[in-house]
Amino acid sequence: MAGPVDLQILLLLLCVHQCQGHSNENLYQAKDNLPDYSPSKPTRYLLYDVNPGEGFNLRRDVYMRVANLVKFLNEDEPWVLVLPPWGRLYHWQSHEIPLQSKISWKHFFDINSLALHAPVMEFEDYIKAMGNKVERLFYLQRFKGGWTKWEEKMEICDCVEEPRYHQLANGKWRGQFFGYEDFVADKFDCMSTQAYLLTFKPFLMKNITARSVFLDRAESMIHGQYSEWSREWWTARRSMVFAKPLRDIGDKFRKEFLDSDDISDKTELEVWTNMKRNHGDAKGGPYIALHFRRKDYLYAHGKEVPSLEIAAKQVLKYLKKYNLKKLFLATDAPNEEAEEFMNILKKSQIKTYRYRPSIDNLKELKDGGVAIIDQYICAHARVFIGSYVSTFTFRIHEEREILGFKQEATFNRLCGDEEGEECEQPTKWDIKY
Ligand code: GFB
Repeated sequence: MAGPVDLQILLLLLCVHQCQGHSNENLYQAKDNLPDYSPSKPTRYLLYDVNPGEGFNLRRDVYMRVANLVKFLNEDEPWVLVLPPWGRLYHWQSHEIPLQSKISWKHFFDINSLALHAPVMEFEDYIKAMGNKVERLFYLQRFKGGWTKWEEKMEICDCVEEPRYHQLANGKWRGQFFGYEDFVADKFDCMSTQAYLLTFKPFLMKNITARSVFLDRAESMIHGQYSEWSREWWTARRSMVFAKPLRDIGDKFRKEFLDSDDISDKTELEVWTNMKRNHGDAKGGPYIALHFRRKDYLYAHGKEVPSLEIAAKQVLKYLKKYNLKKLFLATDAPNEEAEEFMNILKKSQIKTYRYRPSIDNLKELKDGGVAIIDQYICAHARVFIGSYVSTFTFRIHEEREILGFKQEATFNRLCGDEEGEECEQPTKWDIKY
């Protein structure tokens, strides 16, 4: 964790950049002394949102960055992270569920576990406490003209692109705000940034006095060098424990169909702050799990996504190698495609299992809940095979690192038809405590 000395060094590195046609009042000068922490200071609130096109699992990565920022802010001032409600994601297309929006975080994650890392609250609770508004809203954007060399800088300036906010006659600002139509911002600015998340700390503490601050396009905030940040990254990641009702459904499915439970699989969960496993501690249930990403991946990563026949061939090889007979399939493929794949494997006497909720359960769980149950069951398999550079797969890798699986049982992926079976396998993403 960075102490005050590290912070000062970073502050000195903070380069101030001039946007064309702007006065100096908008420039953020590096300051080398931060205010003293006073417990009497009122709590401040940090809200954020992400580019609408981003999927569920990349959004989880952005959460880790913002949660770490709030954790560092709390070393000097009381700040609470307001959790952005889930919804309207491109991939959440189940027509049985009328509207997938305004979903609270407790639906997917264990809030108490998140709170052991940084103070958090649901958006609806924020509205109850602070009303339907935020005082300052910053739309994070790139610098006009891009960048030629890496240097830290951030500056309020003209919007580079048409912002997704507009001003009302009363001067307030309206935007998407997760579908909350009455929610407004008192003041809106575009802010060009090229900065590590730690650099937002002095900005929020020194240059802004608002009680509530909203950072939109928070995915532009970066953690910093992985070598320096891996421990903080993993600490935030470990706090993202799935909600208990979703874990219970996953456990029931494992027991009923896959002869898998935490005692025999050596995957018992503890409070994450006490949990420290070595590679090989976990055994996993007697099945192989496959995350087979299809749909838009066929266009985005066509070369690395195998045909159904070639995928089945690769899975059979793994089953033979580990002497296992059952496959758990997690996929976004349309039903007919998944059935076709399962039929190919059936010819080799392999039984494939999928988690398929009833329509009533689907309405309750939503697409995000089903995705988490799939990830949870994949995380408990003896061996996991994923899809090339899918963040859905990455989050399963991490879950398995937390549980303590051998890395060769985790970091595997399907190879595209043209790539051949010896294609490059995923980078081993070592857990750090
Ligand atoms: O999670 P995600 O960002 O992973 O987006 P990628 C994929 C979404 O598709 C998930 C659904 O959040 C789920 O809603 N999905 C994918 C699945 N695989 C499964 C599965 O096995 N089971 C279930 N139940 N649902 C990126 C996107 O996706 O792919 C980008 O983030 C872009 O926006 C790119 O679309 C091509 O990293 O796989």
